[in-house]
Amino acid sequence: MINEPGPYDRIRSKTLLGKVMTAEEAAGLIAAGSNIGMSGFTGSGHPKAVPTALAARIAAARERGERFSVGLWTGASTAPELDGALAAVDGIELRMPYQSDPISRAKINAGLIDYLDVHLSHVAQMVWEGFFGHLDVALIEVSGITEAGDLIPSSSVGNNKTWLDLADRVILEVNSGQPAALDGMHDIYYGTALPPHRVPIPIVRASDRIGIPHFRCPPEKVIAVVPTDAPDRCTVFKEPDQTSRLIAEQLVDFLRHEVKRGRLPAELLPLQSGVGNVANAVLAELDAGPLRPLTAYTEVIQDGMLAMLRSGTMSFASATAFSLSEEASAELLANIDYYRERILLRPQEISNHPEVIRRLGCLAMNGMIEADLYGNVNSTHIMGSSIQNGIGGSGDFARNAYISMFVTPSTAKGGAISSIVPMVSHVDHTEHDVHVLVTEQGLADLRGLAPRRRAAKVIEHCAHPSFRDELQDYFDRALHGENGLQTPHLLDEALSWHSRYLATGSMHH
Ligand code: 0RQ
Repeated sequence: MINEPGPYDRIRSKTLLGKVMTAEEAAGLIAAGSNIGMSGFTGSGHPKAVPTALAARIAAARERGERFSVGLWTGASTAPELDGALAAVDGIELRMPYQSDPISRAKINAGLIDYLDVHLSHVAQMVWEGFFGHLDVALIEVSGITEAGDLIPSSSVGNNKTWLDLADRVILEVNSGQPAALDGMHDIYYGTALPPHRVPIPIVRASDRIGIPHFRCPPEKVIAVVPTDAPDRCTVFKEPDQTSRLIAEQLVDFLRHEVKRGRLPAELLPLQSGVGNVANAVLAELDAGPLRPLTAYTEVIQDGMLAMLRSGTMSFASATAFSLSEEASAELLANIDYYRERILLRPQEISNHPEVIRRLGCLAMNGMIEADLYGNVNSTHIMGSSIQNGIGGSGDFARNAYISMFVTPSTAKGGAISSIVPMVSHVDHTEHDVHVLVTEQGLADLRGLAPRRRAAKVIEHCAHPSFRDELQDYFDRALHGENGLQTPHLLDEALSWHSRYLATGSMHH
C-alpha cells in the first residue's frame, strides 16, 4: 500500500500512515480554548482542510450555546479558508503575528479579536518565552513525510519549526497538491536558542545552507494526519500601472546612482522586497538590467523574483515563503530542478534575522500607508485606529537594512488623501529607520539630513502637487512656531489632516 501511487503515497512513514483520518475527525481533536500554531505565510503552505472543519465545529458549538474560540498563531497571512473561515464564525480569540484577510480585519477593527501585530523575527523567541500562553496544537501543512517520519516542508516555512518543537500535539496536513520536488529547497536551522546560549547565525551569503532539509517531529506527538490535494491562495498581480512604473524607475535609478558613486557594488547587495504590485514593478524594472547578478535575502519570493531567477538577472534568492500567481506557480513546477538550485526557504526567525540582515547589508524595499515630513512611516493603520494588515517583516528589515526604502503612491482614495502628511497617524518605522522615500512624484534620499532639511525634500520630491502648497504652508508656519526648531510641528494642527478627511472625505482644505 505504501508504495502505491495515490493520495497516501506522500506518507512514507508506516507509523504516521496509521494516523490518517478526515479533516472533520482531526478538527474534533482540538479543544475549545486551544492555542493553535498553524503553518502559512503569504497565502502559501497553510493548512487547507482542518481550519474549515474547525470553523464548522465552532459554528455548531455556538448554535448549541457553547463558547468556542481559539488562539490562532501563524507565520504570516493565510487565506480565506483559514483566517476568513475562522473569523467569520467568531472563532478567533487572539490572532498573531500578521493577517491580511478582509473578514478578520473587519472583526479586529470591530474589537472582536485581540490582534498582536508582531515583528516576524520576534515571534519564535516570544513564543519560547511564553508571552502568548501555552501552545497546545501545531497544525502544519507538509508536502510529504519520509520513511523515518521526518516532515518535508511545503511552500512556506514560517514558524513551523517552533510550532512543532513546542506544541503538545501535532496535526499534519499532507498536501499532494504541492510539488513533491519541493524536497531539498528548505534549510531548517536547529541552532537557535534563548540568551545567554546564543551563537552567531553562520550565514555570510544569501545562498549559505546552515541547516537540514526536513523538520524533525517525534511521531508520538502526531495525533492526526490528513491527506489534502489543494492549491495555495494564488496572488493575482496586475500589470504594473503608470504609478508603479514611475516609482520603480526612480528607485532603480537611485540604485544605479549609488553604484556609480561607488556606494554599492554592481551586483548590488541582497534585496528584500515587500509584496504587492509596486514591489513587483520594481523587480521587473531591475530585471530589465543592467545591474546583475543580483541576490535576494528576503521574506517572500513573488512573481517578479521568479522571473529574475529565470532570466539570470538574479542568481540566488533566500526567503521563507512563495507568494506566486497561478502562472508563476506553473512556471515553478515546470522548472523546479532549475529553481531548487537557486532558492532556499528558511524559518522566518532566520529569513528575518536582524543579525543576518545587518551583516549582509540588505537593500530593503517596503510599501507604506503614509509618511510624514520627517520620515516617520506608518505601514499598518488607516487613520490611526484601524489595522490594515500588520508590520510583517518590514520592521525586521527596515531597522537593519543597509538602505531602508519605503514606497507608496503619493495619494490614496482617488486623490482625496495625501500619503505625505505633517505627522503620521501611527508610527511603525521611525525617522531613524527610514532612509529613502519614493512616490511616483520623486525620490527623497533622507540620509545625512537633519529633520528640517528632510521635510523640505519630502515636500518637494514626494508630495502630490495638489497637496504640496498645503504641506509647505504647514511647514513654513511650524518653522515660526514656538515649540522648538529641531522637528518643527504645530501640534494642534498636525493630525487635523486626518480628522479633516474623516469629517469631509478629503484631506484638502
Ligand atoms: O485600501 O483597497 O480599501 O482602497 O490601504 O493600499 O495602495 O493597495 O497598497 O497593497 O501596496 O499595501 C502598506 C498596506 C500597502 C502593505 C501596505 C489604503 C488603500 C487600500 C492598501 P482599499 P494599496 P499595497 C514584507 C513587507 C506592511 C507589511 C510589510 C503592507 C489599502 O505594503 O501591508 O511591509 N505593509 N511587509 O486605499 C488611507 C492612506 C492610504 C490608505 C493606502 N495614506 N490613507 N488609506 N491606503 N494608503 C512582506 C511581508 O511581511 C509578507
